[in-house]
Amino acid sequence: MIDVESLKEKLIARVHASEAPAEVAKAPEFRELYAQIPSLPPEDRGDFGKRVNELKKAVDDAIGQRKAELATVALPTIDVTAPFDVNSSEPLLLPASQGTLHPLTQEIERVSAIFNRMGFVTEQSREIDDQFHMFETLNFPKGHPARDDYDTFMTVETDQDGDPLIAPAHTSTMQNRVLKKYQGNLAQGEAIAVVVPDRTFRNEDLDARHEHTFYQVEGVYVAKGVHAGMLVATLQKFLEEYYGRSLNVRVNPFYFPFTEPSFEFALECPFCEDGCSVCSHSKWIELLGCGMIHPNVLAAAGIDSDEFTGFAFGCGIDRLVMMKHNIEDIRHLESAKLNFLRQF
Ligand code: FA5
Repeated sequence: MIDVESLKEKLIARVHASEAPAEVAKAPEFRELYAQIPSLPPEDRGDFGKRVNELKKAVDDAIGQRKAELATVALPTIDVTAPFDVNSSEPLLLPASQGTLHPLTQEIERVSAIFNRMGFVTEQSREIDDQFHMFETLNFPKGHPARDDYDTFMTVETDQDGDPLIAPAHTSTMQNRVLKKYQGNLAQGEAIAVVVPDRTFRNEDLDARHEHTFYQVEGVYVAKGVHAGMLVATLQKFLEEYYGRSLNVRVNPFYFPFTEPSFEFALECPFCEDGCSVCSHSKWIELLGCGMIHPNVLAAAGIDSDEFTGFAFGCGIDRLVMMKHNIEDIRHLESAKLNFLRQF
């Protein structure tokens, strides 16, 4: 026979010690008490039931008190951006000694430093932008079919034209801003020479070469007498510096509404000789789009295209890094897998 009074003391003590006091209301001892009722003489059952109800009430009251007590306990604050070890079974902070810059961050710094040595200044992009900078300033008027090539994520919030704000699908959204910001250079006889390495987003079918979130570096160069030969020479010099060797590059004519003429640069696939799944059996991996800045884009920034010409390019940084380190699948880069990241 369980003694109701001593059980009350035991359960209340359990409530006081518990971090999850409500669990005590489901204690197996309650079931055992109820199971005793059929074995009691009928005249004792009423009194026993009353004492069990009092016990339940006392435990519920204690649970209420304990919950109120726990609610006032000051918990240590957690920095949710801290580097947690996602590979451990419980939330553990990574030892600071093992933290390093992400390979993409390291490479963005390298890319930026090379362009800085070539006379370009570095600017930042933004992670939410408007359709005016994504399309209108880049010579894609409303309804232009090429808008569909840049399918990206949208917010519920809208801009002043009532269009949803967007996660930029390319760093070209910054062209108009940097052209306006550095326009004064032209009046002083200097070039506008800017790179913008930053994060970009696309609603994409993911595969070894395509991520929904990736990085690009935009380049913009405007001065008097700039021609396509300068564009090709600048990109070749950059690629030689970055890879430390000369590479087989393929330059094809292409179409972008914001450059005329437009080109696409591809690098020879480093993963195969005869075609593989990374290069979709083409033996080339598309690295960047580029071209001579369209007169309408210069005009949208208030630059006279009869006097000045310029080139622009947008290079996929993840692909640049894949080919530098022989990473056969772009998705490793954002996977947060420490075994992968620790190699760099
Ligand atoms: C553009 O984004 C143009 N804004 C480039 C440009 C800039 C042209 C300035 C002319 C003047 P495109 O969609 O081709 O172009 O992307 C450029 C590069 O970004 C690609 O060559 C590729 O290296 C990279 N890229 C594009 N989509 C993805 C993706 N889903 N995942 C990883 N890299 C991508």
